[in-house]
Amino acid sequence: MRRATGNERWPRPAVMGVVNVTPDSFSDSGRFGSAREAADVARAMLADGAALVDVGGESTRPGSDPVTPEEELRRVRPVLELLAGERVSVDTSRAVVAREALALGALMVNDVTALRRDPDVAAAVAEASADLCLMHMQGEPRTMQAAPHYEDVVSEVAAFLEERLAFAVAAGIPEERICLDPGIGFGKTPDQNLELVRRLDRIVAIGRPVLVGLSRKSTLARVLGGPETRVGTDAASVGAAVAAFDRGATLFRVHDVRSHVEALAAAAAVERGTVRA
Ligand code: HH2
Repeated sequence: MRRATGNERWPRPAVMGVVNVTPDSFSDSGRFGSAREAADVARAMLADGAALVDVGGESTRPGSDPVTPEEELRRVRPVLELLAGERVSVDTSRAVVAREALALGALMVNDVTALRRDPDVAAAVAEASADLCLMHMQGEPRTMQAAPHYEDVVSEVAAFLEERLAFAVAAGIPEERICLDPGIGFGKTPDQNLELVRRLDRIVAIGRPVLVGLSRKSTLARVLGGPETRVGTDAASVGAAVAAFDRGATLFRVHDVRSHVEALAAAAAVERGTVRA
């Protein structure tokens, strides 16, 4: 099967709906009682205008522990089976999970470790002619928020993404199939997250579509509430997504699909100055 390339597949803006099949996610812990429920919610996201849905079986929340590959597969496999034929990405950094998801029809692998945890993910993506998202993270989920440190967060994240892009291309993945993500909340302070969005043009200048995951992240909670508030509101998420769109982001990983689709459609219309593209 021929798959569309990233730029054909991801008109700007494109929304990716979050389907966490994990008991301990950032914002929607234990949301689904069954695989069928998760698949129904994913279908509703696609009907609401999501370009694809991102199915993940291992939480990457700060402080979270890794799960075994068997457990990760046990969580995502039934959901992916029910979503066969739909536009799906798989949020995994393991080749065994990526391979199974791609065999079940996933179009993209969203690897939050940018091929560092399991470099064989690259071969899985290349063999399937699939798309790939490479994300920046400093440290690992269990400890990454302990003491994030950068001289200049934007140039360090950009240099990292350029290096991982070159690695992926050298591993046989066409550049057209790769998008890049600054990794909001992954080993960064709230101010560093905001600085990354403020200067997103530096990441966009690398020349690949940029994905941002701001939805419900704790940085947004900190903007509005006290230090004890952990989950950002959907309105704050939409506002931040529009700010990222204005700075060139293409893909938006979100929980509340409809509000993002509507807001980003309006922002794109303003950018064009015409009602229809
Ligand atoms: N954020 C999360 C998970 N995967 N993938 C990309 N590419 N970018 C992100 O910003 C990103 C991601 C974490 O958010 P969430 O899905 O709410 O939580 P958890 O990982 O705990 O399931």
